[in-house]
Amino acid sequence: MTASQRIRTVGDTADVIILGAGPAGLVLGNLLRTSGIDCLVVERAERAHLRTRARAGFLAANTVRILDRHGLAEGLHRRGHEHSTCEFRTDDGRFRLDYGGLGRGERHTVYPQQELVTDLLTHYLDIGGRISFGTEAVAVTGVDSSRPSVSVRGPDGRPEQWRARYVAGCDGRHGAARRSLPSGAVRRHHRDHGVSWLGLLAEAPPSLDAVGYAIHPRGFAGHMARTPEVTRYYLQCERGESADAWSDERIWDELALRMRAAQYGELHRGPIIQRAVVDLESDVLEPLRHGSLLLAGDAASLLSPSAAKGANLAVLEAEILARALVDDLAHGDATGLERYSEQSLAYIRRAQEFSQWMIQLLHGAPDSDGGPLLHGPLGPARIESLRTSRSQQDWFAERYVGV
Ligand code: RFL
Repeated sequence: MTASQRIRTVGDTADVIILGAGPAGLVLGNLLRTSGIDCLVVERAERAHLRTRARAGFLAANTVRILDRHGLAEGLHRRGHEHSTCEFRTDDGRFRLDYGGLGRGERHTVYPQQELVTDLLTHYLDIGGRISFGTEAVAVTGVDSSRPSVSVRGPDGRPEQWRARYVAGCDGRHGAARRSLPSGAVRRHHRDHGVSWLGLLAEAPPSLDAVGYAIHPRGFAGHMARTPEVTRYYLQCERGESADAWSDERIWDELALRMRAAQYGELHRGPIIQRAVVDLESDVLEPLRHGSLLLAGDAASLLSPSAAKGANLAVLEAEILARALVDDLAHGDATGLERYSEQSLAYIRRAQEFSQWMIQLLHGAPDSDGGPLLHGPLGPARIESLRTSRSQQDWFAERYVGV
């Protein structure tokens, strides 16, 4: 049976309609389905596209524990690899932090997000989960009632309305869930850090056995392994600059310069297979529930990729939300749903605070007028205390791997 044959006909309902088949939506779908809750995932993209959408790669130890707990971690144990070192390069030299031996002694697992999504999707379909690909959620209505509905545009372009007891908005920052919140229903905490990164994927093996953070007068450069064949790099760029303005050659020359390749080892070059400008900002909603609409993942809180927290939060929130929905729908206990927002926001705020700390580590602190980030005299001081203070290193390790 194909995935599309699993979709029920127009007018059918599910207990929970999940918008979005990213890490948040698919973890939620798997957990609900396993607990016997009837759910339907609505996904705008086609299945093939989900397999190729490269984004995150660094999974926290807690994320792996959650996936393990629910039998969703087989692929990442087989093909992912553990990672526990980062290297900082500045004008004053370089130093390494083996964060796996600091703090709580936890490591990352490097596993590309598109592979995690593929595993979650396969598992979901294997256990009989329903998903509608190529279907865009346009709006969620009736969220103040106990029978909300989702207007969708299916693959044939025809508008339809699906009803549920709850709608889980896991469709990212620009999805229908956020758009459908009545005005004034939630507060939005938005912060633009004033810095932009050119996010790159290179078809080239990693160039060092560590996450590389280079602080250079020309701007930041970052290096993160993904697989033995693919590496993610970041280059700080001008706000508003087009990614297309960066040719492969210009990218590699700039990376080599900022990462001081002549001094510390040449970079393995290869074709740049993805380039996109990311403005570093955070955008968190509060509360994460309005009536029968609940938000999780990037739909709830978008954080800058500076500390690699987004996918990890998405998985954590999906587990909390799944438990709360099962308690309510299967046992009539609404306590978890009442606490969902507060509980998740406590994790989100800690991750947000650390992501912001990382931005200031890599780009300096804003001046007293709240102006742009500049590597003034305070920037090197933060790096220096990380290099020399064991307690600062333990603090860093705990927050870097933790959520
Ligand atoms: P996703 O993954 O964006 O999935 C949302 C899904 O919703 C679908 N959708 C809709 N479907 C139906 N109707 C609509 N109207 C829809 N609108 C959208 C989309 O097609 C999609 O399939 O959200 P989710 O599940 O909340 O997961 C969040 C993570 O994807 C995100 O936080 C991370 O990728 C952030 N992130 C990282 N996080 C980490 O934990 N570790 C990392 O190493 C890491 N690296 C990164 C990152 C994000 C990056 N970008 C994209 C800025 C590196 C980069 C470059």
